[in-house]
Amino acid sequence: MSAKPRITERATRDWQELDARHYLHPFTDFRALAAEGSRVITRAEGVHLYDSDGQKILDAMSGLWCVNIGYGRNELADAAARQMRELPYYNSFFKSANPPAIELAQLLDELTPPQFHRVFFTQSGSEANDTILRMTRRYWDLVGQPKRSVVISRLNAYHGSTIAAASLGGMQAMHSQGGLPIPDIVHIEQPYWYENGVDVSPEEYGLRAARRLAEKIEAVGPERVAAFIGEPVQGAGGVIIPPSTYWPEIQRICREYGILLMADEVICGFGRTGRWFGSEHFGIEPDFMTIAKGLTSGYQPLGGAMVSDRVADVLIEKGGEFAHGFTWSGHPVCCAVAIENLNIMRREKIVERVREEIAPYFQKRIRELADHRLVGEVRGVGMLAAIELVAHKGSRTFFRDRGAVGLVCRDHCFRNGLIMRAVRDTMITAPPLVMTKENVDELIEKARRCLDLTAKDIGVG
Ligand code: PXG
Repeated sequence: MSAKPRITERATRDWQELDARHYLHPFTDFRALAAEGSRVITRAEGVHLYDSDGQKILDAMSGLWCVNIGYGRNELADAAARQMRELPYYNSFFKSANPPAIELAQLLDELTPPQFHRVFFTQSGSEANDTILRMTRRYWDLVGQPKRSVVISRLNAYHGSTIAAASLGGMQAMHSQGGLPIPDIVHIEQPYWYENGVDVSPEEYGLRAARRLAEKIEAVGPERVAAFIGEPVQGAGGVIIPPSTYWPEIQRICREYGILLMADEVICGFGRTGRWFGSEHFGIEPDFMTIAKGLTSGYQPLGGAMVSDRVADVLIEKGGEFAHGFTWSGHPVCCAVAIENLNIMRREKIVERVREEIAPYFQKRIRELADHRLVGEVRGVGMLAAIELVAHKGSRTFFRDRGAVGLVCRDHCFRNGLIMRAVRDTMITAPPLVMTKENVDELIEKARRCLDLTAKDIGVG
């Protein structure tokens, strides 16, 4: 007679079996996951997750770069329930609106840089980026320069998974499936000093990487270029922190050629860098900002495109009907939750606390890992950081089989109660903004243990 399985074990196996049978996960090798079984997260509190085996896990990725104020905030549940009782849904088409969407639009005007007074709501970051691509082309049509349809982006950028957003993104794996990018979207080098700038200082490299934009504009033909899009810090591309010279030069080039500047703030927005928006941290003055994720701290799906006066005035004055919109644009429950989330952030001064207190501590502590023999560089800003794992740190030699060691380390993290992402061999963390110093200490201690285990596994420990 076989031993009776513990209830939790049986529950996990049941979940995994059902999951494998019915559920196609995003960015997943379906067959490999079915064989291995997924990790089922059943609840969360503060900065910790619990899986179906009852394991407690420190969530150093804020869900997926989004649960900025942490889990278990009842105020957000209450805001959703209140709104569901009052008005669960109504659309914003056909001259209609609803109070939470209007109030959130006003609140975003207050929180965003001064050139922004208007927002177009979407449900996701991908849709927000689709929206600004359409708005940009519409804008150039309306100002009498319809040939300006080309958008320049960067390799390894991530702007989402719809066809337009995946085209704007610079992920090779995405482009190779399904014939992307769509026409008139081109890519330049990412400002990745650690990999591409071996022979020069970060400042010099920042200028060199930015000037790729001018080179590309000249190659495409300046009269054809509509816009440049960039995440202030590339997230999924490897937490690429641009050198201090990069963004000012990009801004200067955009102005010189008169092209629109799109900042994808889906990760950097809402306090991640220690400012409300990454654009403020880097001194960027964009014409569009796309937002999602931290807007609701992930408690509801909601995104949006902030549209500057330069563009909005033209769309409003000359545009007539803008033929674009989603059933869920301005969803009242999502907007009510966003308002509550942003009110909590303001009331509890979460952005200020990130900037003045917890991010400096987090950055100081995570840099201690640079002494590890596997670690070539630790970089970060605010509550974002990357740990580069390399074969030889002195000579900045990457592993020959790029990505394999990152996965080994990531799996050690999972097994040891820590969630970090691996981008190739770069370990990524974007912890909740509400982490305490004790939470940061737990993160660093677990990360070091996992680096040791990884070193041992690959025979260098
Ligand atoms: N822009 C940026 C900068 C993002 O990080 C999107 C747009 C798209 O947002 P939606 O809401 O459509 O997913 C994102 C999303 C990863 C990972 O592997 C990152 C994202 C999504 C999925 C995986 O780090 N970011």
